[in-house]
Amino acid sequence: MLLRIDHVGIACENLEEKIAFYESTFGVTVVSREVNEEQGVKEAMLHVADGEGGGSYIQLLEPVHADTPVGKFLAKRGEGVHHVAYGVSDVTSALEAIGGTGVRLIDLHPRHGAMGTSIAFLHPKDVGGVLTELVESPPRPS
Ligand code: MC0
Repeated sequence: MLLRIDHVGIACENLEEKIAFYESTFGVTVVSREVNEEQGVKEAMLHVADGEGGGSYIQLLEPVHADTPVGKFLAKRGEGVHHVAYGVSDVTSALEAIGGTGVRLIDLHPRHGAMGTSIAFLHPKDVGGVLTELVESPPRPS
């Protein structure tokens, strides 16, 4: 069901500072920046590698305000890994299969994610303390 690690989401206080750190330390570059109001984040995707069905990325996340998932996470735990996102070919059928195992779905239906993806989150309390995201990439241009 899982095709690859699509991205690791990292919560940070200052997006621009963290982008500069990742670029100068690891030689990765930003391929996309977005503000996702629905998710309450300003985010940047830094490309790491290409895999089956899409790339893999580091996703840096700064909250747009304190009362958001990432804002609450920072207040409680400080900067660090916020979630792990796996690539799937069909997020709706993956949700159905995983929901059927008893894992709580935060999103019953896919939502809009970075770079035109469809995403859905699984509850960290049912995934060993790891907030887990499923990502379906948009079709690649042929
Ligand atoms: C919260 N908890 C986490 C966690 N966030 N555990 C592991 N990793 C995380 N990131 C734990 C808390 O420590 C707490 O445990 C319990 O879950 C409840 O947390 P809370 O702080 O009281 O907050 P809730 O319950 O209001 O919300 C938690 C929940 C929420 C995971 C449901 O953050 C959520 O819906 N997240 C999904 C959306 C999201 O994160 N969006 C931002 C990224 P204790 O033991 O203290 O009770 S958007 C994104 O990434 C998009 C743009 C993309 O990829 O393209």
